[in-house]
Amino acid sequence: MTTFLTLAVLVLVAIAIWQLTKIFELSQLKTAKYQIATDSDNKNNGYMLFAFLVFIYGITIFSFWKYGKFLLPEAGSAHGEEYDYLMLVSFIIIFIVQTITQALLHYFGYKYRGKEGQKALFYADNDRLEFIWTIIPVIVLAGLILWGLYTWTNIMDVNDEDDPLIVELYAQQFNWTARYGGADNVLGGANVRMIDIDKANVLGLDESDSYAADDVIVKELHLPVGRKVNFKMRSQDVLHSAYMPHFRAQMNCVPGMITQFSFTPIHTTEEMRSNPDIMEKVKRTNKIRAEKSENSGEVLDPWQFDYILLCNKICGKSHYNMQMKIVVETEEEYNEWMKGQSTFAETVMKDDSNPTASVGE
Ligand SMILES: [Cu+2]
Repeated sequence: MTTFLTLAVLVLVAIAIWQLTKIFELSQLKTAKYQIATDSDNKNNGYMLFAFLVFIYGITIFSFWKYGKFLLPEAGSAHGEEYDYLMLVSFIIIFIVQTITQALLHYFGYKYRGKEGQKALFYADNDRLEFIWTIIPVIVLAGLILWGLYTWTNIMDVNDEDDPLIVELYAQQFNWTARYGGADNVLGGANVRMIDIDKANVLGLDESDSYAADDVIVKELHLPVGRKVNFKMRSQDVLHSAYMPHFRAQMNCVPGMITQFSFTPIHTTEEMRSNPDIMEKVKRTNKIRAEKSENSGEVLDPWQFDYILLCNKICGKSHYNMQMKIVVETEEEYNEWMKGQSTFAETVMKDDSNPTASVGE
C-alpha cells in the first residue's frame, strides 16, 4: 500500500511539473516562432524519408538472406504443392506492390514537403483515378480469393474416394496415439467413457464393437507413400491441434467430437532425407549439436530428418514436447511393418471372457 501511495505521489508530481513547464512555455511569447519548421527542417526530414526507405529495403533483403533458410522445405503431400504455390504467388504480388508503393509514398513525401509561402492545392476528387485504384485491387484480390477458396475447398474435402487409409489420431495431455482400422480399414466405435486403464484400453474402444477387434494402436505413425489417408481426430481432455508441417496439414482435436483431415503423402521419409534443403538443415543442426556437446560435455546424438506430428495448441505444461514420429515408406515396407503390430483383440480383449474377443481373427 505504501508503495502504491509513493508511486501515485510520484506520478502526480510528474504531471504537475509537466503542466507547470507548459504554462511557462506558453508565457514566453517568442517561443512560438521556434516551433515552425523551416525549409531546411523540411528538407532534412525529406532526406530522412529516403534513409528510412533504404532501411526498409535493406532489412527486407537481409531477412530473405538470413532467415529464408528457416522456411519449410518442399511439401510432402499432394495438396501441399498447390498450397505452397498459392502462398508463393500471394507473396510475390505483395512483395512487388509494397516495393513500388513504399518508394512512391516516400518520394512524394519528399517532393511535396512544406515550403515557405507555398500553399497546398485543394483537390477534391478525380473519378478516373479513383476508378483505377479501386478496380485493380478488386480484380487482383478477387482472383486471389477465388483461387484460395477453390484450393481450400479441395483441401478440406474429406471423402471416401480412392480407397483412403483410415487413421485415428488421438490426442491427450501430453502425447499422441494413432489407430488404424485394421484389415477391414474400419475404426471400431470408441468413447472416452469406455477407457479402462486396468485393461490398458487407453483409447476407450468399444469392446462389443466387432470393428474394434482388428484395430491397431501404435505410438509411431507409418504411412504408405501415394495412398490417401483420412485422419479422424479425437481428444481426451482439452483442445489440441494435430499439426503436420511437412504435409501442410493442421486440424484441431476437440473433446467430444471427431474432426477430420485428409492428405496423400507423396515423398517417403528416405526421399525427403535426400532433399537438398533438408540435407542443409540437418547439417546445420548437427553442427550446433556437435558444438553443444563439446561445450557442455553432454553427448548429443546427430539428428536426422523425420516427418513429425506436433501439437499446435498450448494445451498444458508439456505441450512443447507433444509429438509423434511419422514414417512414410513404400507400400511393401508399410505392409511388412503392419504385420508386426498387434491388434486390439490381441492386446486388450485377449484375457477377457467377452464373446466378441475372437471377432476379426
Ligand atoms: Cu496438445
